[in-house]
Amino acid sequence: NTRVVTLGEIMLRLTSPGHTRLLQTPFLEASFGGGEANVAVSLASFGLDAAFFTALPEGPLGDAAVGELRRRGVDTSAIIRQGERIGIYFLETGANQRASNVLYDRSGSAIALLRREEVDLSALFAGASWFHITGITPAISETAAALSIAAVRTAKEMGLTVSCDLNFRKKLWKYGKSAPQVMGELLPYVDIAVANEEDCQHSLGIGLDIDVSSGGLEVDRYRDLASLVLGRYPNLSKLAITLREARSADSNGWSALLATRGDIYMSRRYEIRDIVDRVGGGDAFAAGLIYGSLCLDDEQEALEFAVAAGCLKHSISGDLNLVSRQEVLRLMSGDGSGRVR
Ligand code: KDG
Repeated sequence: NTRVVTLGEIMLRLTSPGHTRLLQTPFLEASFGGGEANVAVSLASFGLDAAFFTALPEGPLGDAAVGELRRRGVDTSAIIRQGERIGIYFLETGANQRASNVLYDRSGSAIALLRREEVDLSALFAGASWFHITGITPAISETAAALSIAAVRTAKEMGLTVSCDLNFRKKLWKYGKSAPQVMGELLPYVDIAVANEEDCQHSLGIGLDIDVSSGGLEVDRYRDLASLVLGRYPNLSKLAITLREARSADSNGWSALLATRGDIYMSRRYEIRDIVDRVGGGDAFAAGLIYGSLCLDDEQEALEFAVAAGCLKHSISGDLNLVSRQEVLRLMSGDGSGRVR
């Protein structure tokens, strides 16, 4: 059984075209995205049975979001249609030394207001083997945090594997509880966590006081970070740490480390230049890790699949990683160009 359920918010994404500033352009490109929705789309592209759960308002915007997910092969049958609005996020893309910028307009969205009592979690997870959530959903509202915690707990009780991408978002967490407080309640029900160094620092309050320039080996540094996180949460069987070495707004190094209880795996490193769109790179990685854990032979291969999937996402506009399993495998096994020979 390889049915995966994800739960979160899908938003209307409005992007200023090219490198125009948000309030400079009279035109915005419309698409859809959101952490857990992106993961579901990725998994469906790899050929898995992927379902996404959220709440969306009735009307054309909710219809369009559901339509986008369905077009990408995601099971949307559990989505609840109620509430007043869909969340929106505005994005302007950086270049050179100017970073990309995200502006949220999402408070009071249908999923932010959805109460735990309104959701039949047992029905949602029936027949599934995996549940994935990110640290974005518990950050949007107190009710969404309660729903997120209930969801991981129920999934765990029903025997699903539970994964969580910590995905710290500084511009969220406005409702009075802190990320470490809420994530500290959620993580005990998680089997596999995905994070970067910033997530560990801000979502868990776990950081390393080591200066990278001091000559310490990078892999040692992340091994230490992983053992701190695994030490704090004995329920975690694995932690993946993505390593993005920013060179500029449109180029970076990309690799990851996977720590299990006992072993450390390091992926190959991709040098990504001319980044088309970095949004969703982490989601593509998480989806790759889920796919790899379910369908590939060992931890190293699962990690390589995840990193290659995340790498390819940087070449695609929009949030969604519209690449097939074969394209990821080809990049993993080829000369790194990703071209068919
Ligand atoms: O991981 C990508 C997300 O950051 C993007 O889809 C927008 O969901 C989003 C958010 O809340 O930042």
